[in-house]
Amino acid sequence: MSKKAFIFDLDGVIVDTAKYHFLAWQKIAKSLNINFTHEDNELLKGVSRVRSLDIILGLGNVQATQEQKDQWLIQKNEDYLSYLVDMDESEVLPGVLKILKLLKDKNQGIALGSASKNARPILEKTGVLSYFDVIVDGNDVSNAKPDPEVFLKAAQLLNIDPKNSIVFEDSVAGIQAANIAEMVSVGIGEETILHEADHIFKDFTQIETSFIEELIG
Ligand code: B16
Ligand code: MG
Repeated sequence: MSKKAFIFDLDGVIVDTAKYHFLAWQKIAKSLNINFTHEDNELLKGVSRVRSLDIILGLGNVQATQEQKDQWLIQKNEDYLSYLVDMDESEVLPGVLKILKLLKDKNQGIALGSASKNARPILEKTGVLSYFDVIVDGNDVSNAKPDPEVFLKAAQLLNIDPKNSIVFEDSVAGIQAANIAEMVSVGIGEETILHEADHIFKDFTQIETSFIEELIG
């Protein structure tokens, strides 16, 4: 049995924190009289905090100084963190634990590859931190997805070739990053949105043990 790198995105793959990001961004948008919808929120998936703010300001055609932007970024993160206080194991998305356990049993490399700077406390609170051999998050990379840096770094730290790596992602930018890195891309979500992925599943409950075993080879 070969050893492969299984790299997981966080938000939208392991936990559904997108709803908390949305609430926190909506508060900022409201205070600036910008109409920010659930549909607009799709544009922020997998995108860094700084870039997310620029997208929202762009929606409202709002110009701002760097000082103002920095203030909103702090406010947004404080508000976002307040939603995470009560987070626990119940927020791990259905089917994820079964796959993590299977990969551990089969002695595979397991990594996190996330744009979030809050990844570690989220993994801790939801009780899955110990599954991960390697964590690469928004604090460790300088280029955002679709740049493959985050996934290449994860594979490198696991000492596994990118060609022997598999990425689970819910964002278009993340799937593109995995494809550029020549990794196997597995989209978690809607086929219409993630059609560039090598494989697509609605969620982890749809992934059979045999699919993972085939990937391991
Ligand atoms: P933070 P992922 C991403 O996480 C989210 O999808 C994106 O909406 C968020 O803006 C970004 O993390 C930064 O998060 O503000 O916590 O640093 O999907 O790459 O795990
Ligand atoms: Mg995501």
